[in-house]
Amino acid sequence: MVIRALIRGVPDSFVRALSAAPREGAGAQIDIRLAREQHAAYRAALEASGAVVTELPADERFPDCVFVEDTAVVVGGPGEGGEGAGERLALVTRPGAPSRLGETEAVAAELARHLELVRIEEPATLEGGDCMWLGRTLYIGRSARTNAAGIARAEAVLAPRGYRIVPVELLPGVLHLKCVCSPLGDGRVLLAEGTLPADLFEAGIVWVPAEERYAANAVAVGEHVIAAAEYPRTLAALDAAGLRVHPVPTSEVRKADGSLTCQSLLF
Ligand code: CIR
Repeated sequence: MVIRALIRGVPDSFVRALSAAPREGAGAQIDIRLAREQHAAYRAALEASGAVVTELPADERFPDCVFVEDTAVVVGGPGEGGEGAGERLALVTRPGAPSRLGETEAVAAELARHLELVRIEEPATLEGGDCMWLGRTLYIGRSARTNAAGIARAEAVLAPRGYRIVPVELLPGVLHLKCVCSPLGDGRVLLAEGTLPADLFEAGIVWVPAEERYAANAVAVGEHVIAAAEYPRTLAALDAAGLRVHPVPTSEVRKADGSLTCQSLLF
């Protein structure tokens, strides 16, 4: 099965991307040249993992457009809902951040070449960073970006197709569900200590030490995993778990509250 990865370029306006922390002082500003270099490393890691990458052009109107994950939820993708059973469906989301609403169109147009689309409509909000597949179960974080109507809409679309939805309450201040956990694609979950109970998931757990919490967001592609380069204990845990680890630097996306899964959609 071909694994496709959709990514999107880094606009100059990325320096104004949303962030919960004020970007004040030297070193806090986004270095756009470095951000593009790190984005290229991310793309190279996807390719080294065997993914066929399509890159949409950046759109200057949308400072956060590099974070494509939030704009769609693929159903039946690699390791996502149905073990690649070929569901050929994507939910086009309605981001909870108003400045991001327009990001979905270009992504939806590209996905429509491969997948049937179902839209999330007002008043529902849902962001892909809150959605995590484990087999045929979709865990959805209820967050400042994903509301109850968004979860209900996902359930209305997916339950009749035989999928299960599990809403997850997040700790205060956590942007998205996948800030604290991510699927490793083989029935295991990478989970940061002290965030969610392990028994929430019917899965083996690869633990991320609490002080490396940011590294709990990693992209699994088959037996490969793309992980944040700055967290040696997590890299070692992934290696010990038998995965082929591709460390990628994350200093610039991190300044925009982003990490690794958010930079791609796999299908
Ligand atoms: C935002 O606040 O929407 C972006 N600056 C970061 C989005 C990160 N997305 C993700 O982790 N799925």
